[in-house]
Amino acid sequence: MIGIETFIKSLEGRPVIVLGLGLSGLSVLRAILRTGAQAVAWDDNPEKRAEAERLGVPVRNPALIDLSGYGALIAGPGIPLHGFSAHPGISGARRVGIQVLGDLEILHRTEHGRKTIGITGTNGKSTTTALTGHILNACGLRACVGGNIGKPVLDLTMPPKDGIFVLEISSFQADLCPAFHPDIAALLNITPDHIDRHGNMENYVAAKARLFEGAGVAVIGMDDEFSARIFRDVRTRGQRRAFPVSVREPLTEGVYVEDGILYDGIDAKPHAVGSLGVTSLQGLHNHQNAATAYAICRLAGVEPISIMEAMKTYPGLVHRQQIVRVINGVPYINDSKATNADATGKALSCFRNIYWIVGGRPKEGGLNGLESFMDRIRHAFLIGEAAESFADWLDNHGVAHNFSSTLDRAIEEAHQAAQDARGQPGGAGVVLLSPACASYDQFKSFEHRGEAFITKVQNLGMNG
Ligand code: UMA
Ligand code: ADP
Repeated sequence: MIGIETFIKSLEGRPVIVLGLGLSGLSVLRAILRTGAQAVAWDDNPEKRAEAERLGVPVRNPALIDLSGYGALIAGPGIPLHGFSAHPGISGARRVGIQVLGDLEILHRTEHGRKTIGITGTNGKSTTTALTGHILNACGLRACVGGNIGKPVLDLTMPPKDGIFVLEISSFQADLCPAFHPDIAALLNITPDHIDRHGNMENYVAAKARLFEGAGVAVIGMDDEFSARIFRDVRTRGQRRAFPVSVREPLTEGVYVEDGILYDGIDAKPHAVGSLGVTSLQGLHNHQNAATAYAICRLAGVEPISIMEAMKTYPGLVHRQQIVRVINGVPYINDSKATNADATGKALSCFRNIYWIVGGRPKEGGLNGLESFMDRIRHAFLIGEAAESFADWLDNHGVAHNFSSTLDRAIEEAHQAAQDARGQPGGAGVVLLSPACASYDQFKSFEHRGEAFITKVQNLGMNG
């Protein structure tokens, strides 16, 4: 647990209001209570408000009270901040000029003195964060991993004085961090996502770019134009040393991957340091994650050979192209974390003869960008709110599909079809859940959707 006395002291006795009592908000509330300071709380969900009351915290709607005497409004990352959809509590705080912050900013303002690594990007954040934590710990640097990866930062154990915070940072969290800039800030990639939340692409890019202000080191993927622009801006400002990363083309500096071989040009002319043939890091997208983690760890002071050794023992994460079971040679793969088309594209690029379970709450752009993978799809099984619009898109691209509606039914239908097709030309197929959608129409979270997939697949019979 992180002690936040220094932050509370900076508020000079003014109380805090916490808005959004999910994982992050509740951990903030608990941290405030540990200091003995006053807080009030609000969530639009009455069940969550009841949780605050059980902690002894008064419930007040920030949209209906005078906020001028408050020291700060702490928002959960999911609370809308921008434009017309801004939460009325946020608008209220802005009207009276009180600061709106998130838990990462509180961590920063505790003046903990530990090194911080912040990893952001549209896709690959959790993999890169977990991999970086794994390598650093395997190499004896005591790293503590948290943030968007599912562990609120104030619930982390404080690392030793020479330890390191390795933090996954979403664009939502970056929006709530006016002063926090990680010592080593890494950006993997940027493709359109969360536009509903940020209002437009510019705001989304700006939220990520903010983390690269201030002094320190930057590791930035060069394989999309938005990220490359941030790299150029960081170089021009000159406050941070910036190191480029690419899996598309050889570079004259930084880190790049070519034909599965990682090249290190961090402090000398680029030279090969080893192969990325790690089972848990397959596919070009994972090479991007591995190259970024490599660069971060090098800049944190780890030797190249130790990094490459540690990578070999990285176990991988659940819900990301996780092989749940193989039935009669057909793998059943849980990629529930693929919540946008770009992430799904990475999974589709790794397989052929795919029985594809897709859908949920669609993102802007739907399946656009996946056209070139459609010859890999044997059949699609549509679930959730996206079913109608995705069916039209698949019709336009000549992909056969069923309206399965629920995940359970989609798994049964995909299982039947994949097992019936065994022995046909093209080799064994795969059953792949890679939804390209948010989960909230039918599930509580992508984890909940992935768990439902795992349970159902584990209960399938062996005989198709
Ligand atoms: N709420 C309101 N009013 C609103 C919106 C939400 O009251 O208008 C309330 C909900 O009723 C709910 C609470 O806010 O009780 C949910 O809070 P939250 O959405 O801020 O989420 P947390 O449970 O606190 O989890 C957050 C991150 N969630 C989001 O950013 C949406 C988690 O990332 C993160 O792991 C956790 O903090 C710990 O740091 C999840 C995520 O989906 C994995 N992130 C997005 C992504 O990766 O794409 C950004
Ligand atoms: P995030 O935390 O950013 O959502 P994850 O590491 O959890 O990223 O991976 C989510 C999904 O995105 C995976 O299931 C995979 O299909 C895809 N993915 C992983 N790394 C990348 C990457 N570097 N570029 C694009 N897609 C990726």
